[in-house]
Amino acid sequence: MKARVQDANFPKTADGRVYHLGIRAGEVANRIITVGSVSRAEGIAKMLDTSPKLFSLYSERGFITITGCYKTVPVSIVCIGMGAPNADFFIREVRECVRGDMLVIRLGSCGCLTDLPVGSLVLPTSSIACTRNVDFNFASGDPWEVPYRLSKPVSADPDLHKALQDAIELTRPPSLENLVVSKAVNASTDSFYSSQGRQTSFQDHNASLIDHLKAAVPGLTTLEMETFSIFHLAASWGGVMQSSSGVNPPLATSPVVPALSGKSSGTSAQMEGLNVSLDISSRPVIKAAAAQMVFA
Ligand code: R1P
Repeated sequence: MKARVQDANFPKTADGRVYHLGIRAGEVANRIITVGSVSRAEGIAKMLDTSPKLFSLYSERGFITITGCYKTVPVSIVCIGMGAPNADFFIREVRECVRGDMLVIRLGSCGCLTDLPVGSLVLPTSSIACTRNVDFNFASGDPWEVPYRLSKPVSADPDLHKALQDAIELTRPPSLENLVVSKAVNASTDSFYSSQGRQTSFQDHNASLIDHLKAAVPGLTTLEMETFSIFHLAASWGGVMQSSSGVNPPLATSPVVPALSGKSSGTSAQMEGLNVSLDISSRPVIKAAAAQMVFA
């Protein structure tokens, strides 16, 4: 892989591909479902229209992008693996490849801190971050520091959250009756182990962490590892005004999935491939929401 030396801030391969997802403009849609596991990505991809042919790219860093249409609307499924760093690569590198609004729904699994049964679906309205405080002396204890830090909450995009809630309401199978929770707080942790309160061979000083979390965060329901980063980056991107000389690279002139061109659902992202002039009158946004299936 050769980086374009002219842009050290956002290195790309010589043919314009972002470094870790491996995609370039025209290969990812503005509507994205992100998941953590390969089988989930491939399972969802089976629901896409059979035409046009799906674009799929398995990057050497382990990310998978599958782009096609669902009922003629362009959508991408991006498998990002686990954790905040991967969520960061995902949001930033996809943002670099699309123009216009970017809609992201994470479909994930989660642990549950309430009495919801396994199989319940939770749509968090907000997420906090719970992170291991590396300044705490884990080897011998520390009277001066707390072992875990909790952030302020960041919200899901309210419109996308509502749209997701409505869509699930309309389509959910009878087995999910009464098991959908759409007002809940999520906590994203930086470890599956220490900051989720698991007791292992490490001295994690986390025996009371779950009780502390429940007491400190009203409405806390789910634990997982990516939602906070996705919500936070979406909320803080800021809707940079884009232009042909703006923050994003020139788009590919012929999208890999031809149907993306005409069906960009109101965004200007893939239209530039058809030489449709870019609407720079409104600020693009990143909207994010999540649905999490309770697995434990
Ligand atoms: C840990 O086993 C993984 O499962 C959860 C956590 O967020 C973490 O990524 O989500 P996914 O099943 O969606 O990956």
